[in-house]
Order: sequence, then C-alpha cells, then structure tokens
Amino acid sequence: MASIAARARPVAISTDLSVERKLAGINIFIAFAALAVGGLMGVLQILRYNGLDLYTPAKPILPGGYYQGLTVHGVLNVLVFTTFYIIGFLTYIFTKSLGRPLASSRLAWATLWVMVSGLVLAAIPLLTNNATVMFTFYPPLKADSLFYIGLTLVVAGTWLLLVNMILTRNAWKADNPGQITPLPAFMAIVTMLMWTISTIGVASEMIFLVIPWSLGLVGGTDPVLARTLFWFTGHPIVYFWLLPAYISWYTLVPEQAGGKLFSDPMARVSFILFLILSLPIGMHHQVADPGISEMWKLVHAIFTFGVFFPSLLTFFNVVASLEYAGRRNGGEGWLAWIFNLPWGKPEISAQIVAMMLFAFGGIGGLVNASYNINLVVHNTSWISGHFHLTVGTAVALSFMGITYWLVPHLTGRKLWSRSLGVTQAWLWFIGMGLFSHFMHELGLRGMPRRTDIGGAPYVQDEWRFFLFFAMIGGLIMFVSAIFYYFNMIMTLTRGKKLAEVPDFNFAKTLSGPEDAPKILDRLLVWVTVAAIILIINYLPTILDILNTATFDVPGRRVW
Ligand code: HAS
Ligand code: CU
Repeated sequence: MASIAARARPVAISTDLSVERKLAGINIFIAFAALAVGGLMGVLQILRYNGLDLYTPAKPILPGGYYQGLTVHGVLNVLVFTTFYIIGFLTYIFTKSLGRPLASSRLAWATLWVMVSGLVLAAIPLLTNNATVMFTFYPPLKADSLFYIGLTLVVAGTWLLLVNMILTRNAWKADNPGQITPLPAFMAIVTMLMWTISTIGVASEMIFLVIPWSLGLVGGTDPVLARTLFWFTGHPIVYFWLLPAYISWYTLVPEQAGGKLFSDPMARVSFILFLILSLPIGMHHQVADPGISEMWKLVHAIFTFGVFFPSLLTFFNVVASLEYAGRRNGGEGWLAWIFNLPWGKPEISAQIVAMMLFAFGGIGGLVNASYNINLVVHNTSWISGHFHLTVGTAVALSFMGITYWLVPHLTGRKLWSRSLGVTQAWLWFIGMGLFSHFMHELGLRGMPRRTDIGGAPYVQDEWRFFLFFAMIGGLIMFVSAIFYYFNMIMTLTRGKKLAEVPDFNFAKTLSGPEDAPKILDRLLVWVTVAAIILIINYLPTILDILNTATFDVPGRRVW
C-alpha cells in the first residue's frame, strides 16, 4: 500500500543546481588560469618576432625557448582554456535550461577529476620541455608519453558529461512527454554529441598509435595516418569551441540586449547542420599532405563550403535579434539602431565586437577552404591571422564577455567595474584587429607560421613593417588581458556582496519552439545521418592509408 501511495504522489524534481554552479565555477577558473599562462607566451612570441628576445632571461622557467613557448601557447589556449571553459559553461547552461540538476552528480564530479588529472599529467612534460611538439603533436615529433596520456584523459573526461546529459535529457523527456527540448539544452547536447563523435579520431590516434609508440612498445609509427586521425578531430574541435559562443549569442545575448531571439527553429536547424557538416571535412587541413587522394580532398573542400551555411544562418538570426533589440530600445533607421544597443554592458560589448571580427575570420576561412588557394596560405602566418579572429576572438572574447555576468551570478559578487570591462572589449577589438590583419598580410608575403622568425636569416625587409604593427596589436591585446584579469580578481576579492544572487533568463523568442518540426528534436536520427556522411567521407581514405602504412617511422626529438 505504502509503495502505491508513494508512486501516486507527484515526484518533486530537484531544482537545486548548487553542484552545477560549483562545477561551472571550478572549470571556468581553471580555464582562465590556463589562458593567463598561455596568453603570456603570445606576448613573448610577438616581441621575439621583432627582435626583442625575452626567452633568454626566461630560460630557467622556459628552457625550450620559442618552440616550447609556442607549444605552451597552443596547448593551454586552444586545448585547456577552451575545453575546461566549455565543460563548465555547458554543464550549467544545460541544467539551468532544463531546470533540473544533472542525473548523476557523482558522474559530474568524476568528469572534473578525470579532466584535472589528465591536465596535471600533460602539464608535467609540457612545462619541463619534454613535449615541445605544438598543440597538433604531429609524429615523428615525439613527446613524453605523459603528455599524450594526459590529453587523452582530458578528452575522456568530456565524454562523461555527454553521458550525464543524455541521462538527464531522458529523465526530462519522461517528465515532459511530447515536449521539445528547450533551445539552450538542445544546443548544449548537440555540441557534445558532435564533439564526442569527432574525438574518435584523436582517441584512436592516441590509443593505437602515439601512446604505444611513446612508451616504446612499438618501434615506429605512421605520420600520414596520425595526421589524418588528428584532423578527424582537429577540424570539428573548432566548432566545439565555437558552438558554446553561439549558444550565448543565440540564447542569452538577445535578452541582455533587451530583445528576443528572432527564430528558435532556425537556430535548431543551424545546430543540426553543424552536427552533420562539421565532422566530415578534416582533410581541408591536409590539402598539402601527400598520400591522400585529391578526389577526397576536393570532397572535403566542398563540404567545408557547406559548413559555412549554418554560420550564415547564425549571422542572419543573431543580427536580426540585435536589430529587434535596438529598435525596441528606441533605435531607428537602416543601421542607426546599432547605437541603441546597450553598449555600456561589458557582456554586450565584448560579444558584439567578437561577432564583428568573426565575420572577417569566417571570410578568411573560405579562402583557406578553397583547394588551390589553400596552397598559397597554408603554413603561412595567414593561418595564424585566421584563427586569432576565430578562436582567439569569436570564442575567447565571447567567453570573457560571458564571465562579466556569469561570475557575479555564480559568486553573488557585483562586477568590480563595468566600464573597465567595456574598455577591455574594445581594446581586444583594436589589438586583435591590428594583429590579425598584419598576420594575414605577412602570410601573403610568404612569412611561415610556427617559425622562430626572430632567429631566421631570411626575414624580408618588407616583413619588418608589418611585424611592427602586429606587435603593436599584440601589446594592445596584452593590456586588454591585464584589464580583464584585474577586473576579475577585484570582483572575486573586493566585489560588493549582493544581498540576492542576480538571476538570469534565457532569451524569449519571436518565433518559438512550437514552430519547430518535432523531427529536429530526434537526435538519434541526426547522429545517424552524421555518422553515414562521416563514414562515406573518411573510410576510403583511412583504409587506403592503412593498406600502405608501414608503421616504421621512429620518433624525433628535435628540440
Ligand atoms: Fe578555420 C584553419 C576553414 C572557421 C579555427 N581554423 C584553422 C586553424 C584554426 C581554425 C585554429 O579550409 C589552424 C589549425 C592549425 O593549427 O593548423 N575555418 C574555415 C572555414 C570556417 C572556419 C571555412 N576556424 C573557424 C572557426 C575556428 C577556426 C570558427 C575556431 C573557433 N580553417 C579553415 C581551413 C583551415 C583552417 C581550410 C586550414 C588552413 C590550412 O591550410 O592550414 C567557417 O566555418 C567560418 C564561417 C564563419 C562565418 C562568419 C559568421 C559571422 C557571424 C557573426 C555575425 C554578427 C556580426 C555582428 C557581424 C561565415 C555569425 C554585427 C554587429 C552588429 C552591431 C549588428
Ligand atoms: Cu578546419
């Protein structure tokens, strides 16, 4: 009898997100600690490019000089900062949007601990100059095995979040039959699905190739196979970085700007397209690689043009939402409404200027993707210019912008200075605008990337002018970063304690989820479509490489 009574009682679903808040806070803290060290390396690089060598005085802590610094820069900024931030941010956004905690809080803590132990393991060889192999760790460069094992653990940790999300969404679906997943949760889980499928590549590279090889269990490896598996993940990883920023642009920025999201169904279509099209295009990073058929390189190039479209949908949807906000705030005219956006809010300034620079980064991406033109820009500093606009601004500056409201929300402390935040955002815009423009220009004039230009005998006179302005841009960004960290440290230590923790709402929509076809919410269907295209676009090449691979290339320590 008792059990029947218990069953009849409506089950009260916990809405306590305290674990998720803690996890978001810890992950984001680790992320920004990594970015501080990684970012500092960037300043050393651009100074060295201009003949100011700080590597020599830094030798006691950075024995590997330029190349170790560059590896630390890449690994900490694009692997550690991004991954930890994203896992923290998505954990919180997903649960907040569903209004319930993750299905398993133990699994959620395990996610963090697996990732942190991986980070510690990888950091040891990285900081002791035993893994100076760049963030792409192409064989035959060979790092200490701890580096590979550590990074693999970080990735494996992220999978646990997906498991937890699936369990949580299933439970939510059971409690809300027939309802479509709320947009922020939908976007978060699609991002994690895309990412997890993509990691099959790098996980296979680690487990079957480089870990046994770095442990000395096998004598040699195959660089072409390793690079192909790396880029299998290495392209979609850029969307793993980007999509959380998009989640903010779609579901939070319209509200913060005083408006509504223009279209919920269009936003869902865009994310489904990312799930399908981000995965089968990694070979656009291998256009210059031998041993891969030109036909498949071309197919990947064509699909790369395909993945441009969900970003164009985003462009339209987000700008339409901003226009709605601007007009609601009293704005008029074709473009004059832009001035009625709340530019005094640092979260708005940071994210809108991030969008503006991203438009240029996106256009440059098309140049990269254009098979024959890629041969002009590949491995030149053009590419560094491209990814500083994309991951270095669209992603990093948006992530900073988000913390301007999220840190007060998580800690109950008021942001120390709004105007310093706004200044920081515009300095980043100016600094990165200069830096990336001149890096693109240098690339067109043949300056290689990932090269110790300061020590190169072939530096062209015409490069010096551009290098100087790239340095000015880099130094402005450095000031921007100092402003950011100062503001955050002051917020955490001196920020006014608020009587009530400021809550936040996701954006309302002009065209809502009720207009979205139900099929969009059937994730298994889209995962299947993604898997089929992925297999078609990759299997022939992987089989071909496996057929010809000799696995006899020994490792090299060239540093
Ligand atoms: Fe890329 C290389 C192609 C996007 C990151 N990319 C890289 C590397 C990185 C990177 C890190 O096809 C170097 C990797 C390495 O170390 O070797 N990329 C593209 C294309 C896109 C693209 C076609 N990349 C990204 C994103 C990244 C990223 C996003 C990080 C987050 N990329 C390539 C290719 C290579 C490459 C080749 C290999 C090159 C080589 O040879 O090595 C596109 O998906 C971009 C689409 C974007 C847009 C912009 C949409 C704009 C929006 C904002 C609108 C709002 C505004 C605000 C303007 C179409 C959504 C208005 C303001 C108001 C006030 C209203
Ligand atoms: Cu790519």
